[in-house]
Amino acid sequence: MRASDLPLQYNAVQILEHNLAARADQVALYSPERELTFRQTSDEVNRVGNALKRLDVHIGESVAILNLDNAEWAAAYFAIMKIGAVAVGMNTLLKPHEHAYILNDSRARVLIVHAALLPALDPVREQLLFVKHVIVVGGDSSTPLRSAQNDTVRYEDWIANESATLEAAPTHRDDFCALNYSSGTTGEPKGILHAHKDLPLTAQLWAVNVLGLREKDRTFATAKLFFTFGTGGNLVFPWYVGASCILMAAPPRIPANVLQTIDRFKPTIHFNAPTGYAAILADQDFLDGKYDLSSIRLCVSAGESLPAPVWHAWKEKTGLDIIDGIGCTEIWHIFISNRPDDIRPGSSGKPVPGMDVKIVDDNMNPVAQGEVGNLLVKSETTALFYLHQAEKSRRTFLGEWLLTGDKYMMDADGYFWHAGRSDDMLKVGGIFVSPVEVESTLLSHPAVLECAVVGLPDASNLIKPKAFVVLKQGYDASDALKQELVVYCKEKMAEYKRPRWLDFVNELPKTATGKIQRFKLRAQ
Ligand code: 3UK
Repeated sequence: MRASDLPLQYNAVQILEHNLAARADQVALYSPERELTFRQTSDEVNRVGNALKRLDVHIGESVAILNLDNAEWAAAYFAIMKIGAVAVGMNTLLKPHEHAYILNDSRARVLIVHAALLPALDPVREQLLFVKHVIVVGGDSSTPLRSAQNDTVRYEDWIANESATLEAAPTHRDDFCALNYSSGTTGEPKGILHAHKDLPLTAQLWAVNVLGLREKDRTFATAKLFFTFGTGGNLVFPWYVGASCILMAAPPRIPANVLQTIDRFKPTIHFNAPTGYAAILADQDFLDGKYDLSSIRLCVSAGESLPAPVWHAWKEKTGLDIIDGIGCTEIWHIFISNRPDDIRPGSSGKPVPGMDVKIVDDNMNPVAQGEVGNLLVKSETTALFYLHQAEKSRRTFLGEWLLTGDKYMMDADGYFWHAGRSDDMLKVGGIFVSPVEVESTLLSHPAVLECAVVGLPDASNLIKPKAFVVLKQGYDASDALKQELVVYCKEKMAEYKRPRWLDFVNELPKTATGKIQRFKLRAQ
């Protein structure tokens, strides 16, 4: 399938609606809170779309979603796309100043937010330049909203009297429909816009052609819907084939949440990150056989590379294969992948047919087979630029090719092996962490004179941040201070960015010009 196979006028709501009559009464979505059929979902999408139009949301405008994974997230996403607006899936784990940045950068006028996340916006309320209408999902209707304002309305009330009929906006297949933010080494997160065509294309090229997703499937992903790994795997792809998805609002870093959800809702396909598989493998209740995982037929891993020992341990304990594939927000989803009948544990597999990859040296010349180089990817689903970041865009989007920032090696059999990144970015639990950000946070603490943060492997060979800290005179290298610094990091940054280990050192290894030699710290 190519983009040109889609009509010029194409709206991604087709994914939900193209076969609606046939599957109207099938379940589209399971969650602890609500269960919806395709018909009910489509009706709710239309109500939300009409409510957005009542707020004068026009074609091309951004609408932000800061919501836990639930039915309202899914309905809002498709409603926003259906009226031709752009859905901004916001990372719920970020801090208030980052939420403010994203809301301002995307210029969202309407924000659909979960009641539990609303207090996190209080400290930055004054900084929001464009948000006018706040739609609140969840919460107890008897308690007044913490940040009640004239323009704040409950989701249920907002859509209650809206019609369940709505015509899709006549969008072009190349019109933008979704905006996600991805963090870089330094500076603000980068807004990545995707077009309507990118959703059906990734669904067909990877989920159907490679993974073999089918109508009878039921997906469950620990990757949240604000992350395109989750939006694809747990919403767009299942609905594209008429399968159902299972949404979980609870944090996936607690294995019991994940295992209970699997046990209760019986997915056939499970998406997780390597860290998630390793955490389940270390869970005593899981090892004791307390949970029933027998509904699952296949697992998927992405976000960071899946070490072969984790693959084998999972296979041994569950009998299940894990399909490791590398994707990125710039391409929307997976572009190199193992496949159900062709798995090489530890590798990322082979390029997804319909996309193209090459490995080049620093002068853009292809490297010999077996050598490590920079990975470039060509896909019709690649974004065109980073919003408001012209320079970074020019260095990353090289014509038809995307510079991924990953180092790769292709073996003699054509399998691709991840060999780290060419920038300092870490993938922690599948999510980008910038060591520079962790360092600046530590440096803002009064006890810290200097510091360096590097990624080091944990017991499962998965990368986690480690901090090396030089204290100012007058501070003692105590365990209490160590604790204090980690707690400080958790308060100032999204919790997953905190250092998992912290060492006090007398000095940091540096070059003659004073640059910190991270490789020396990594080798320790
Ligand atoms: C790294 C991997 C080795 C790699 C993503 C699937 O992770 C996703 O998107 P991001 O933009 O990060 C992209 C970067 O993450 N990475 C991802 N998967 C793997 N490294 N093996 C893997 N299997 O550095 C890549 O450049 O956050 C993953 C689908 C959609 C996604 N957005």
